[in-house]
Amino acid sequence: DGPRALAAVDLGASSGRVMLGIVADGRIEMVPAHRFGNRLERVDGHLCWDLDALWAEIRHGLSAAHGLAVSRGLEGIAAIGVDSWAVDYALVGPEVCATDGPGERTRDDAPVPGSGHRLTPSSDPCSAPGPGRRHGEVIAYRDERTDGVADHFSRTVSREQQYALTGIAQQPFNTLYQLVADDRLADLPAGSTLLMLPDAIGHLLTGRRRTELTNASSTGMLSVGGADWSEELLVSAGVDRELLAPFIAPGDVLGTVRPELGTELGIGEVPVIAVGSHDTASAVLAVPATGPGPVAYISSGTWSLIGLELTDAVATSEALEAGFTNEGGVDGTVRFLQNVAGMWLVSESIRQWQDDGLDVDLEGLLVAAAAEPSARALIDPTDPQFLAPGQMADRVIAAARSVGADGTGLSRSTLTTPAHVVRCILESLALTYRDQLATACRIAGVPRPERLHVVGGGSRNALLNQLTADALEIDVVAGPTEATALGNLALQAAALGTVPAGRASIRELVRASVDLKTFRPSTR
Ligand code: LFR
Repeated sequence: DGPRALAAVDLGASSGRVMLGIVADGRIEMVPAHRFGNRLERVDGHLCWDLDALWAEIRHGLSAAHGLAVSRGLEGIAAIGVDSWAVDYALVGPEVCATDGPGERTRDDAPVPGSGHRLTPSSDPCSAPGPGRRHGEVIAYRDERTDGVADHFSRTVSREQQYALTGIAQQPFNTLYQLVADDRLADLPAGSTLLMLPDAIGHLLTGRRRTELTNASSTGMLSVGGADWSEELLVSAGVDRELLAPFIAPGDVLGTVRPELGTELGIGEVPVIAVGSHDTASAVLAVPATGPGPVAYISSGTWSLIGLELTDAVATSEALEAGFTNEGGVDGTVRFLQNVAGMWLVSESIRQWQDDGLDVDLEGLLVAAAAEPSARALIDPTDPQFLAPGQMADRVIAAARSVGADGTGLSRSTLTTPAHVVRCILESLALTYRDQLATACRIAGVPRPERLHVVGGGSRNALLNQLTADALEIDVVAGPTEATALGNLALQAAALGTVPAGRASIRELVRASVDLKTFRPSTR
């Protein structure tokens, strides 16, 4: 088999990218085709994502990826996969006949719950159905509309019962609570569908409506084990099953790019493959682990997701109390993990300082923070108070509790400069990683791992990696930094038969494709 070109669309909270992946000789070469910014913006009182802007960037990126592939002597891109952060969704109206103009005729494409991978035959087919029109904005999970909703909902279905049903930790932003707070649902036209963000992009690409399973688990409405939605939760939340699209498993083909779009972008009718569309699922697939024993990882980006890859969920009361979640992974795996506010704490602090007119950037601050002595002040980066944007440095300073050299003592924070604040955040992250990984191992009943893999953009942070190795007293293996895009591409390659299926061979491909750096505890 000759080289194959694939395109990964990978959206993050602060940036997105379309990555060209060239698969040849047992490795993937990644070439950035297009990078673009992303940010929260307030629309009609809510924090939202600008899906129209993202869609324009994605279209541009796919054309660019195709052009790059052709310039390398390849035929163009052979497949596309899409991933993004989890829990957020678009509400999409019935399909529109592109030929008839918006809203005049609709196609009967009612979702068949749990029907797997087959398409419902259309009773009134359009010759060229365009994607359905979006109803309102994609409201972001950091929006305050869900404040208090989880607590309130617990009076209908107890926290314990929710956890027993789904294995998903109660986070204020879970799709379930967003839907309870979503006053638009009552006004949706018949035939509308809730599509998780990557599925909404898949719909724009192909016209198909599906719910990819790894991301479905992030909703907090999918039964533990992932076989179906929890009827009890749907009913209690007032979510109509008809609103939800049939499932698709990662690795299955969603469809092909709509002909007119394929022509517009110059890419043709390329297959779109469902990947682990929850970015963390794709990132953990690209953890370059070897050997037996559960894999311990941090997917480090806006969030730090720290935990273990397991084969079965651990939905015990201990796990619930400790705040651990059981997210669905690729290959039937479970991500038993804790959400820790990660580089978000730093990037939001930098945003505040820059707004205040300070001339600071991440690189400079990391150098300055590395030169600082221990901050001796700590915050709890799992605290939901850090979820919302704005005035982050002030909030860190207010929350920081000074500790003596022996870890006890003082109570007032001593953070006076940006470098202090950054040092405090990074030390707090490292100590939190230590405690959370120990808790995960204890609850899951697995031995302490020999190494911790850190993947994602945050794995570039050498200071944090070293602090983490020192706190955990185990090796920290950093990389790949583009784990999410790589996991996305690798699963496409497996789906096309270019590499053998299964995560062992995918991880072999990953290891052959990237450079890793090991940080050893300095105390050893
Ligand atoms: C990381 C991530 C986390 C999820 C959070 C919100 O980008 O997807 O896994 O908990 O964003 O969607």
